[in-house]
Parts: sequence; C-alpha cells; structure tokens
Amino acid sequence: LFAADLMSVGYFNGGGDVTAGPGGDIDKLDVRQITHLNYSFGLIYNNEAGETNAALKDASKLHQIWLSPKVMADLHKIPELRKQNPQLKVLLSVGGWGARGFSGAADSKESRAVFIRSVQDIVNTYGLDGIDLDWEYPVNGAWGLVDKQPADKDNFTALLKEIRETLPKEKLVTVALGANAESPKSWVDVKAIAPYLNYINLMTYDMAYGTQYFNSNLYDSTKWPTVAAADKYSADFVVNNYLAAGLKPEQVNLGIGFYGRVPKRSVEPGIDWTKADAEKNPVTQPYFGAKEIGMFKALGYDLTKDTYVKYNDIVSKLINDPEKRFTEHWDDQAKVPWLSIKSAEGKELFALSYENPRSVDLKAQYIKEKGLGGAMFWEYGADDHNQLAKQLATSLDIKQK
Ligand code: NAG
Repeated sequence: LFAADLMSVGYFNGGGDVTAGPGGDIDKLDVRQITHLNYSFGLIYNNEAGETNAALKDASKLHQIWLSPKVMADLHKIPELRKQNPQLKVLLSVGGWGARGFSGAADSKESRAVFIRSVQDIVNTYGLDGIDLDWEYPVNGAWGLVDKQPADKDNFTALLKEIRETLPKEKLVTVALGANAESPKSWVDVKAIAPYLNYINLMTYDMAYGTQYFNSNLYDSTKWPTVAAADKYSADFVVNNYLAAGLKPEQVNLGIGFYGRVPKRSVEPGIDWTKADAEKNPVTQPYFGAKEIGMFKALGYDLTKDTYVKYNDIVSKLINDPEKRFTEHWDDQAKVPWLSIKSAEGKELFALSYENPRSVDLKAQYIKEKGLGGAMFWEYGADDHNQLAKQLATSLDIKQK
C-alpha cells in the first residue's frame, strides 16, 4: 500500500495584501518546494458602498475578476516559472481578507455567469491549472467589513457547482475556509460544496485574538491558557470541526502561517461576550505598557493597526535583535515557538508566537496521522531563505520528479 502523494499548496502574495503588505518578487520564488502555487490575489469588480479601490468600481465590468498590472505581469511569467518544476500546478486565488464583491457575484445565476466567464478567460489567457476562491466570509462578511447576506451560504454552493460544470475536468477548483467554529456550521455548506472541489484549504491560523495568546497552536496550552471559551482555538480543534461537519480528511489541507502574531490581548482588554455587561467587565487586561508598544513601533509595527509579523522579519529583527531583547521558547503542548520580552519590572511577557522548522515538521506529522491531503501555507514571500517551505516538503516526503 502506498500513501497518496501529499500536497504543499503555497500562497504567494504577488499583488499586495491588506495584512501581508506589498506584493513580493515572483522571480525569487523557489517552486521546487511546493506542489501547488496559489498566486494571490485577483479581486472582484463590485458596487459595494465601502469599496475604496477605484479600479474595482467600473460598472461595465461588475462581477468580473480584476487583475492589477503587477498581477498580470507576474502571471505572464508563469510559463518561465514552471521550468523549475514541471509538475507544479498554478492557480489564481481570488479574494483574501477584506476583498469585496463575492456576495454580489454569487447572488444570481446571471451574476455568477459573468464571474465564471471571467474565470474561464483568465485560466485560458494565462494557461493556469485552476482557480481558488478565498471568500472571507460568506454569511459573516468579515464581521460586517464587507457586504454579506444569509443567502451567501447557498449561493456559494451554486457558484462552486457552476464553476465545476463550466471548467474542463482537469482544471482545479479549490477554496480557502476560515478557522472560525461558525464557518462549517452556518457560513458554508461544507458537505454540499465538497463534491465540486479538488481539495479545501483550512486557514488554521489568526487565532491570537480576544483572550488567546497563540496564533496557530496545534493544541491548547495549559501554560498560556485562553480565558474566554469562545476564543479557545487550535489547529486540531478547527480540523475536527470541519471533519465533524462531514469533510473527509483527504479533502482537507492544514493551513500553516509563515508569520507570527502578537496577541491582541497584549494591547486590548479581553472580553467574554457570554458575560453580562461584558464590555465594561473585561476578563483580561492588556499586559503591554508604553515601553513594549514603543519597542514594537520602533521595529516598524503599530500594534493598534495590525499584529502580523512575517517569519523572515521574526528571524532578522526579533530573534537576531542586536540588543537581544527577545528570548526564544518552545511550548510543548501548543507545539509552536514563541518569544518573550522583559517588562520594566523584569517580568517575562508573551510577545508573539509563530512557526519555525520544528513546528512545521510537527504539523506535517499531524497531517500524516490524521490522513489529511496535505498542507497549505500563507505565504511564501514571508519565508526565510525558503526554510519553512523546504522543511514542509521534506517532512511531507515531497520529492521532485
Ligand atoms: C487570511 C487571508 C490573507 C491574510 C492572512 C493573514 C489567506 C489564504 N487569506 O485571512 O489575506 O493576509 O489570512 O492574516 O491566508
């Protein structure tokens, strides 16, 4: 018996991303380390009131996919890139955090047809192997950041069904789904969409919000516990939620963040929304003071705006800090590394958790034990000399053919 070949699906932020920053240099990508490249992102022409990108407001192109000049230039380089790894599959990923237009594009048979026509055009023009949709999120609309409606759930199923029926069968159709426990319950009909998809990428990261310390812990930690039950997340918990909703393990890729996050609770009170008068009675208090906030600011991070730190910057700026202000730790329950800093009073403060080759290897072992399809990671431009992608390829036994 031979285990099926495992996948390593690497997102690459080429076009620019609200969180990950400006698009990276496609000429620096080592695509021998991955099986699938999800080039990010195509966006959607839309008429949402909150749209700030003027280019997306062209009414004559409503519901079509918009590619920025940088994205188009990069996609023209894909044939050259394939020479490194002839087996590589390349998909355009549409959406990302804060991307508008999905709710409208999925809304009716007519709007879906316009969107799907645009998918076909792009796949054909650039000779791509498929399309990936990163709708964050149907029904929920990123907690009101983008337009949403209750019908999104069934409209998403219809959209995926119609894409599958339109694209040739050898083209890949995939999605990224959010870690939130509500996603497999009320946002996405996972059982209904699964037959139309080659595989599903689970975004098992971005958990360092509310009263939780860790960002992409494999399991819960008793040393650094999450206070409010609703905030308590781990990659294993998310995978189990999706499997319980009816997905087969082999359809699912485990998401790995090539970045860390400073816990939101370091700078914001933690609220347990199940408690009475919750907002006035936070269950945790911020533990960073002016000194810690100022230190991150000097390193280039405004923690009131975002808490995202790329792995390559964690290595060069934090671990290799010339003033040695950060201390490395390993949490053997969470199975991820984290860094501490010393408070003015000499107290050890949790600064951020992230992934390193050791945690990536353990996630690969988890993928094998659970019988998952493979790994997905966000995003290749944040890797440090390809060491996380290389570790993942090695641990998943991905060899160049
Ligand atoms: C997700 C988004 C991405 C964002 C990242 C990190 C994927 C596939 N998509 O919300 O736009 O930058 O997480 O927060 O990861």
